Amino acid sequence: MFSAIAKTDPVICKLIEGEQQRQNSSIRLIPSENYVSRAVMQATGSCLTNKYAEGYPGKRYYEGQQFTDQIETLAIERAKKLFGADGANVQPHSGSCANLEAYCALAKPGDTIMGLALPHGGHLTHGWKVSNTGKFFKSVQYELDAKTGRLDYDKIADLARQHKPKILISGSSAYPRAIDFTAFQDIAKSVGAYHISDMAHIAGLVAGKAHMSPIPYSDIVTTTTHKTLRGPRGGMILFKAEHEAAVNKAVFPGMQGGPHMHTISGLAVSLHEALSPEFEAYARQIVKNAARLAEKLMGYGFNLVSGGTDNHLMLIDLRNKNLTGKPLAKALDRAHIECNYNSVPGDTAGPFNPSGLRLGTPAITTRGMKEPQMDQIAAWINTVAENLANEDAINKVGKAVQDLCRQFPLPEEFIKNQ
Ligand code: DSN
Repeated sequence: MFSAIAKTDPVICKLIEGEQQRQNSSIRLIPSENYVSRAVMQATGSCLTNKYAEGYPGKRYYEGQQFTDQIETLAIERAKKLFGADGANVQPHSGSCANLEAYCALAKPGDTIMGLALPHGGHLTHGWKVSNTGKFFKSVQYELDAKTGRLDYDKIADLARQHKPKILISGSSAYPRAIDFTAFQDIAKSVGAYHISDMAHIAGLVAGKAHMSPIPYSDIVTTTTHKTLRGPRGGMILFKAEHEAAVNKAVFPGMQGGPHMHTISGLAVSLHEALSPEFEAYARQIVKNAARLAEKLMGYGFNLVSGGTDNHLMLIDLRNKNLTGKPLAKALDRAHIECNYNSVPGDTAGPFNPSGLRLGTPAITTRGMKEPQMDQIAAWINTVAENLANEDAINKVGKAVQDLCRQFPLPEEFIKNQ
């Protein structure tokens, strides 16, 4: 499958083949991971990796842009069409870059930004103290309501009135509930702040109309491209027309040099895929699968933060089971079920062995799994949680998981010749 790599570098070739095999034979429940199509994989691995294209279409600093200009313009136009945005910048190398670039477009170092705290489901780049976003800017963090595990818009409004941020950030990395972007827009307006929304986790749900879109209610929307959206690994910024010059300057030359044209071509292909009617069915099924998995897990006595999910992910609070996230995530990994340990609101355990487990359904939905498979997966998670010290039980689950994976290989257009 990887004949050129096998010839040049058999060591790396074996490792890539090992990873391919691992991905085929495990259930991927990490909510930020997915599988790209063969078409996206080919574009990402194309000759475009050889080309520098600093600048923007029609205004570059290197010649030879006959094809790259067209590719980047198509990616921009498709992103605008898919999300109904005035403008798009498809050059950010990642979601973290996109966030810092968006803040730099609308604020100066030292200005106040306000986002959801990391242990409450926010992202590092929403102003958490160890991130540069928490160092370059004065960062104020809002938290979830301790009782409901949900965003409390009145409290967020109070905090905004108190601190008068330049930027109010909505969006999250581990929040299982629908986000009301109109409420964030109202709060931002009431204190004269810009509203930046990070829709990285839900971009595919927004594209597939399975979650409210933040675009009409935000000055700028950032996203990664590889989660529910199912594109290559990268970032993207969507903006209102008035912010075009500021965003483009903040990306290049503000923070980045040459854009990764191979990634941008893969993004263009994935946006084309996301514009198809099948993508809406995929997005709806992600949400149905998550709801079913959540319901079954609660049936086994697992506590879910906020009592369930409205989107693609859920967060198990393991404290009632006398378990912590790391040993359970490791045992599940031995049983070929991939997920990640995560802090939960009010967690007193440290981030390296927190009290929660984060699960999501995008990747298994791409694989074609539906509600009956969710029932089975919930039962396996429960068996592993009850048998952490019993390797035989864990191996038995692992064998059954591999059988299920054989019944649900990635669809043909996702695997052949990747
Ligand atoms: N690392 C991503 C996630 O897993 O949610 C966020 O950037």
